[in-house]
Amino acid sequence: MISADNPHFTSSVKAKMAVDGTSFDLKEFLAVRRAWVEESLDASIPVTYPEKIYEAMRYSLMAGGKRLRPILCLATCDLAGGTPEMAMPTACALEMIHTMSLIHDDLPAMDNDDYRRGKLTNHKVFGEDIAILAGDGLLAYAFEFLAIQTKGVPAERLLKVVARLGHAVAATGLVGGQVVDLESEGADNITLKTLNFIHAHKTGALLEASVLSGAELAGADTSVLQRLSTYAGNIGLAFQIIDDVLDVTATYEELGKTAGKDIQSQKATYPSLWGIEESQRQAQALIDEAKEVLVPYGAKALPLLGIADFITARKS
Ligand code: GRG
Repeated sequence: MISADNPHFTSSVKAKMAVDGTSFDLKEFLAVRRAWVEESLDASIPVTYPEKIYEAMRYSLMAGGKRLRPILCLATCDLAGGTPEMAMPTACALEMIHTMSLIHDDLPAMDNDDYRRGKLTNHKVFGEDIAILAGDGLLAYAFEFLAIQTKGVPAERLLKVVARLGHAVAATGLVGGQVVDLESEGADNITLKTLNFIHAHKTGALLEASVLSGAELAGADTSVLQRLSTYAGNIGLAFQIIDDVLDVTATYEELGKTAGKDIQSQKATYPSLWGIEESQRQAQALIDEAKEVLVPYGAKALPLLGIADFITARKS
């Protein structure tokens, strides 16, 4: 597990990653954080009896992906004065929850997708029964993992984070967003209000929990949490707008999943309401506003500013 003597947390690495206001390298920042997260995720689920379920959980968890949610959690913990060790178990839990939502989203009863993260979907490899259980296993383990592995954080702070994650996953978050998404499929009168509801819940809720939980673990005060909440709301919506645009403009090779699925399944999307150019403009406006609220934090906010830019610049 993560400890201060883990080679990835040595002072030389930290010094290299120092944000001095002039030498911030987003590509390097994301690559190093991704490597930390990958290493921690890899260690988080050993394969034991019954091997099949652990292999199915690991198959999707270790299939790559941008690791955006854990990176956000680590970055806001850092901004609020915390350490990577304080946030890493929660960061891993966020990725476990995100991965389980992808496994269930890909099932025949939901989006019925064959590819995810450049690989066959979980149910295509392990069967529907095991894929459902792999999702359930990851969801339950996420909460056990952060409760047991988090060190150096007062219990009441951790409890708030547990509640925040539960709220983001439940009918108040991902599950509620997915229900309205399923109900809206094929309907030709979806309003912007409904589309915003779907994505604020399906996508925005977990991104917001990622941003706020990191800061909360570090003991951030209400004013910091308020600014981060605005940042999170804006990047969450921008993330989904760009996701919809990429579904139209990117290839399977870039996305690691079938492109053009939204049109195929007659989903209402931002490009279908606004067109591609206006969607990109709206996403950029949200990102600009997200960056604006972090101005008071100066150079300390550079990672979060960089992540905001990454959301509109990404190709996958
Ligand atoms: C949470 C209990 C529970 C059930 C799941 C299926 C479901 C309920 C919700 C759907 C959630 C979902 C799949 C939302 C889409 C979010 C989204 C934009 C995913 C893509 O995220 P990226 O681009 O993917 O960060 P990578 O692969 O990079 O991690």
